[in-house]
Amino acid sequence: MQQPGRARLGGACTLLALVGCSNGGNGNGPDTTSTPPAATSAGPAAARIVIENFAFTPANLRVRPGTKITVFNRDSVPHTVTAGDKAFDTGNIAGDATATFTAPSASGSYAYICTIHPNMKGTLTVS
Ligand SMILES: [Cu+2]
Repeated sequence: MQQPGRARLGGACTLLALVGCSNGGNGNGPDTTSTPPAATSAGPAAARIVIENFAFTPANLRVRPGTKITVFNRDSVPHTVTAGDKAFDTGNIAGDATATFTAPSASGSYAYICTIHPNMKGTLTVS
């Protein structure tokens, strides 16, 4: 007699799993670790630059000092993110690879290029 009811609860729980199911009676509730990843806090602590079709996106990025910036190279050829004064430099980022650098601690506007393709230009503003 209990089995049909449980099956129905299970189905509802599956549907509710995305928003959080508080049923958790039969041991497969994954709610014991209640520390969510910090993915939703897209605050000033992290930023990203995407390289695609030989262009930086966004071309103008504003971050806080010391922000970790992840660079995604979606092209099939290597690129770099290199500040004109070498305040930061990822070095070569292979095609379809990712690199990370840290924004300077000093406020200012940092123009950068790809040293392999110097016509690729962007600006990182630290403030
Ligand atoms: Cu390049």
